Amino acid sequence: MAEALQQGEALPEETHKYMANAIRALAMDAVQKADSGHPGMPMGMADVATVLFTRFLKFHAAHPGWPDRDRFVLSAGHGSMLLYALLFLTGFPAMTLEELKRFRQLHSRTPGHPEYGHAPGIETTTGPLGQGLGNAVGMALAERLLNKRYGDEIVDHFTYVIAGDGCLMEGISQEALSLAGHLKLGRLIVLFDDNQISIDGPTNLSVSDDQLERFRASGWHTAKVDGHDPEAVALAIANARAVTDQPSLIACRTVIGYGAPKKQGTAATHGSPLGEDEIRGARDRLGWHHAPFEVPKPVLASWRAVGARNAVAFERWQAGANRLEASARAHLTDPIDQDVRGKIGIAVKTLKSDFSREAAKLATRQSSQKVLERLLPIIPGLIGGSADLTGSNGTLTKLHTIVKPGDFSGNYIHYGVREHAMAAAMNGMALHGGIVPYGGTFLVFTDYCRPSIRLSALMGKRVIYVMTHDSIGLGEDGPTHQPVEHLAALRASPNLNVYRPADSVECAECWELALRTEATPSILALTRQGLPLLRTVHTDDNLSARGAYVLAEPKGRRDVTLIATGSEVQLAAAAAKALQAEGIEAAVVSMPCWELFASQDQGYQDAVLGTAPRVGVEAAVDFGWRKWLGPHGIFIGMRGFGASAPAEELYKHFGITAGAVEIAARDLVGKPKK
Ligand SMILES: Cc1ncc(C[n+]2csc(CCOP(=O)(O)OP(=O)(O)O)c2C)c(N)n1
Repeated sequence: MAEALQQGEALPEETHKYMANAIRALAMDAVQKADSGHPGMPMGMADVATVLFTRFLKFHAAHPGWPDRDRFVLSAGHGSMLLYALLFLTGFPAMTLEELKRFRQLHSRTPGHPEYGHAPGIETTTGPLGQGLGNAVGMALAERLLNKRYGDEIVDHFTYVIAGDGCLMEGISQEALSLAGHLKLGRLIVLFDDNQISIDGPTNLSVSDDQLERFRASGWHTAKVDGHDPEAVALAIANARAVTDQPSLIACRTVIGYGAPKKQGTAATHGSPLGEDEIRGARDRLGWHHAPFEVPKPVLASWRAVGARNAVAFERWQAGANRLEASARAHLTDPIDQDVRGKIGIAVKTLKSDFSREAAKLATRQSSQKVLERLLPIIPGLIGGSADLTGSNGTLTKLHTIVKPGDFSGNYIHYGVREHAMAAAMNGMALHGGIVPYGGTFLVFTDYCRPSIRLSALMGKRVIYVMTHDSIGLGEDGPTHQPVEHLAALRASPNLNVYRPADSVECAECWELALRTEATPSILALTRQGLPLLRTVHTDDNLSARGAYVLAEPKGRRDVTLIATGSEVQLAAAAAKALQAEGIEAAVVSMPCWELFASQDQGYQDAVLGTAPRVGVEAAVDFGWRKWLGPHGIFIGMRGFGASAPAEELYKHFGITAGAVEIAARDLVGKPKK
């Protein structure tokens, strides 16, 4: 068996065969034991993966967090056993044989689809097809951005992806590949499992695309190889690595379920255990005469040598990294360390005080832009962008410079009209480390990035979505552009903080929270229309940090509590004033972040919400509001879609006014207006 190989060096044919067959056997055995899973893809791509890992992939199994490792993304996440087998064989910590035997079981490190954080070496959560490809574009972009800042000695790696027919059929693939081609991400190499099979059967049931032509049309370098010919695969990868100004697609023609005597080449191997007979037949055919889960010592030793193949490169890198300033070294993985947090805190306080003093009427999208302008210089790795709505979203400041094809010195990305790829790429950048991504579009188009937002939340990554034009308040663009159900839908997601600031001060506070929250993504829902400043009295404290707070408390008793978010807090405040003139004492609660408020202790929640009857007001549907209003509270908001008209007229038309809040409050306290 082979000792550690040098970069690109070929394995003896027999050795390669054994090593690849180890993957195949582990995949068959684990799926069989779990009685569920996908053996076909790992068996088909075992040769390609073996070539990649043994000859090219820069990684060090003992140091899975090496910032300059090549990233390996299994976009076809259903083939998770390919990844788990590789992690076990190469000796990643935590990926034991026991874990392979517990494939798909509760609390294992080997869930049905690879989940980020479950074991070192799982670079991203995949399974929703195409997402991994989108993540990889972000990773490859992050690599170039950081390379430009740190130099070749510290950041110089590739991003490899295994994607199947399914990934390439998904719409997100088009957005992602188009963006990668445009930006000339030469360090991105996609290995396409071109097995012509998906679940329903042969892919010609549903697709006739010439994938190579499609990628070429977007500026990719492409190649087509026999995925079971290690030398051909190696040559194609070597060629792809040499192309520096284009991403590469290598279509690897493979046989799904390779080795299974009756089922190989058919959809039957895609997502079901092969069965004992077929597995026995495959063992014979592959010449793998070992018990289930048994990997002969020499084969394992060869694989373990691969896991340590880059030990010298790792040490060399470490020596270079040690020469960096401590803060630069820290920011390579986490741009918001203690020091930067402190700076953000100070900057936000100053900004809040300025906002309060100036008391200007600003749309929160404009306040957000001002916040960004203040924070950009103090947060290394803060990378902004928008999906072709830069001016509308206020995501660009005069301090930014633009990332251009092949020029990664900038810090702002024109993602184009590719919301989904933007979100997936932001996940990839956040996963890569060293980057805090934020990106904008209209709130209504969270629908176009929802699958990636969901994964930001599931993976617990700090991705900041700047979603402007957050209600009917956007006005004339009409109901197609007016989100009504989106806040509710986003709030339904676990581990996603949805912020809807009421004015400039809250906007600064929400930005601070979004940046400080490491393991939760954030949505900033911002207005198009100008809002008066409500927080006229400066507080150093971040009042939004507890999700909701009492903005105005009557001196004596509380007759009614008016709860609102974002642009509607001003309506609650105006209603409270009017009510007071009529002898009704109303408290105003601003609730910029439901999730943070829900996580407060009961005592705080009770103190804020009080025991008086409640009125809620938000220019959106009432879904979820019962939780805060109780059974008898009244909600003022939208009951259906919006309409096209000037914003002020729309608020009147839909009855979302201070007057409506006042009437509701009067009804609740038993003093209806005469
Ligand atoms: C977005 C999304 N839609 C549907 C699925 C369900 N699904 C999993 S694998 C698959 C077919 C994938 O075909 P291919 O990429 O060719 O994989 P192979 O059959 O070669 O393993 C489908 C439809 C999914 N995981 N994600």
